[in-house]
Amino acid sequence: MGLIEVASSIKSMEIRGAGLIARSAAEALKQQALDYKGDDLGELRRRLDDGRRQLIASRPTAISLWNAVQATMRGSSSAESADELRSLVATNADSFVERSSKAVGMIGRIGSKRLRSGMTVLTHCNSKAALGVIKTAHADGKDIKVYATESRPWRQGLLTVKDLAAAGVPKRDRIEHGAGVPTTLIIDSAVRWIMKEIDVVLVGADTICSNGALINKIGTSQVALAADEARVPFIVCAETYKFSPKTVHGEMVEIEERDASEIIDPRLLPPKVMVKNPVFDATPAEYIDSIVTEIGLISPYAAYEVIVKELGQESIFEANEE
Ligand code: RUB
Repeated sequence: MGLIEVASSIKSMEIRGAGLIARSAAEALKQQALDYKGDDLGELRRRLDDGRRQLIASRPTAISLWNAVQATMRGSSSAESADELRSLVATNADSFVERSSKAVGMIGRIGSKRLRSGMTVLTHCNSKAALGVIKTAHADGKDIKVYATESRPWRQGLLTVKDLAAAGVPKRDRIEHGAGVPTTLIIDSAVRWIMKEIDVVLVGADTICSNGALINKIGTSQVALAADEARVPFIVCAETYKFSPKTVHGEMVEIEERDASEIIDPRLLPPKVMVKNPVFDATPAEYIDSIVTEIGLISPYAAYEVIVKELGQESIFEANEE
């Protein structure tokens, strides 16, 4: 898949989830670099810069996309030939993808220690990082039950239940109602009602701000409120590249709004009725028990330190340049 196709698949959500869009963007930039066979350094720079802009513009909310692009392009301004630039971008992209995939595994191992046999987990939307925690606990033989929200309007909850149903089940034995993690699908508005049965909430992240606030799928903040009311721990599963250096400069996270037609066919509405479709929301740090990252389980109030130590002063500097 070429870069233009990747950017358009991210926009149309064929490629979705903050981790996957980040890895896909890094790989697309690598491909863009390798596809240019010439030796004109300026031309390769222009192509990469163009690609970089297209990828960043494809979805506005997840900082993982920006962090992936920055990590892939890091050091590129000092390349002295097209060959040097090509191989730098390819190496950077490979190392980002490898680190990112390893991080999901580490999060699974660290987070699963918070799950004991007999626990019931609630998850919202479809997060590879959060599901990794549940699947690791399941693979360790823990008896875990899950409630998964439908996540309107895209119904990512259906991906979640399929993934959990297939967890640990050999491919040849997978049937429609797999014998993986026992999972129950609920509609989003059932969250507060079901919370009395829940021991822990696990969600993913699109962005974590320097003040510890979480930006994730629309409805996450309502789940957090219901968990807080019921004294149920609310745990976020997030790789460190989901933390935002831009928020250190006071920048607000742009909440993506998508087309109304994702919710309802506008022709079915009476005249002058409007539809609003924000697809992410913000959960303040005070509702978050902890964040599981690949470097350990941390408090949301440690977000600034994660940005400085893991993403580095360089990324904070670059974020200010934009
Ligand atoms: C997906 C979503 C996920 C995070 C984390 O939204 O909100 O919770 O992206 O996912 P969308 P992961 O479907 O609109 O992309 O842990 O897989 O990175």
